[in-house]
Amino acid sequence: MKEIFGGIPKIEYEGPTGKNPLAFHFYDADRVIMGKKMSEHLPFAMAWWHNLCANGTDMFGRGVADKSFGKAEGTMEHAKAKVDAGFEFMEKLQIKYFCFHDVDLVPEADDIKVTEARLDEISDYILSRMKGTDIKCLWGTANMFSNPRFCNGAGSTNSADVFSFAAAQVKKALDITVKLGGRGYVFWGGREGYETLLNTDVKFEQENIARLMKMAVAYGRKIGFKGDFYIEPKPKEPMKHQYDFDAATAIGFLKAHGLDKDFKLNIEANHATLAGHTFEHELRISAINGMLGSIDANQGDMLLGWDTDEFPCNVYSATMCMYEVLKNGGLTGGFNFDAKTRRPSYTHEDMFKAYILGMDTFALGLINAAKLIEDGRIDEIVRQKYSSFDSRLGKSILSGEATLESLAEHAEKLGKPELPGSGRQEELQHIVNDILFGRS
Ligand code: XUL
Ligand code: CO
Repeated sequence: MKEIFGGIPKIEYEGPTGKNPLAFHFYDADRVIMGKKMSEHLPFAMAWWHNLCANGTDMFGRGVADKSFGKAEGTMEHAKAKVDAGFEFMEKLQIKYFCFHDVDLVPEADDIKVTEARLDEISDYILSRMKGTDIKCLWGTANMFSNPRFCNGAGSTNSADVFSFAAAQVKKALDITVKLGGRGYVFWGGREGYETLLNTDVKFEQENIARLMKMAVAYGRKIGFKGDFYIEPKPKEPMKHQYDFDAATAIGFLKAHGLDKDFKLNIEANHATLAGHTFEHELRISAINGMLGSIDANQGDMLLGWDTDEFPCNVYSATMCMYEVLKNGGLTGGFNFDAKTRRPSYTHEDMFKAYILGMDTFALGLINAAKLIEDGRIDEIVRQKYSSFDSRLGKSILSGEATLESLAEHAEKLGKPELPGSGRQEELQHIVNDILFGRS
């Protein structure tokens, strides 16, 4: 097989003092942290769309990056060249998973039957490239937001015909995901939302989205899909308001429609901050509901109000993310770099350097989060904070034995309570800095 990224070596771990930009400085796949190898803690995935398709086109200008990989774009030869490029890329970076939308894999034809045949052909080719490697599919999904037919949504569309096309795409994307052994299947509600309430029947649209998801669960289980379905919350963009606003909203929706047993959440950092939350908030809300499934590892720009999909470099944020992940006992999914290089970083070498940045950032996050947990001070302070619930009174509240009357009697006896005890926030933040930057 002819090398596509000639001159780029296999990326190896060279340690934190290394200065080689084409080497890992922190991601050391076999290093054991809290009883597991880094590679097991961090099942990294390549996002087909950003890495192999996006060329830097934006609202103000054409593409600058060459993603032709030597073939004419819009052809099946090009689709196969992307597969070759993707596998060489993943192998050189020690990445074991990939994520895809249906139309990332093949050029979309006018007739859906033609697109479906192309998907069969390309998935055979991907399967052949997977053989002899340990590379697998993390998750698949259907792009139900780019084609003009989805301008009023997919599951939430006003057109029963368009709803059928959404169903057909989900069916085929599930077929391909199962064929490639995918761990999960994602619904990101790209245009499932509204521009104005004046023309929108919100109840009807949300019920129809749930109908489409139920059909997906029924079909997926029928063809042997054992993995998790995921909702990927995002509050806005492209729609003014998107129904899967944030983790709490998506969980409420899944529970209201009886979908919570089959679905978990895929939490994206940049979507969290667009919703006005921290990344770790969204992870915690998912985790406490038993629904933290997978992560889209990227970061936004706090000065901008849109989805910039940057490669993660913020070690503090990655630390807080990994703290939540470790406390959750890991993920059933993985860490998909739903991220793109900045438009001026248009070379093939930049693609590698971007993934090295992201992988090293999460490796640092993992190392730090393990230190925070092993240190134990944070857990102890949190335990102390709630310790009044270990008392007889506290236990009576937790067990359901206490009533409003019994508690009122207690309060009246006290007359005035002690203050509840300091939250010790600054002390905790100092502890985190000590652990992250101290020498011990
Ligand atoms: C869009 C986004 C998507 C999903 C998959 O903001 O994150 O790429 O991850 O459809
Ligand atoms: Co995403």
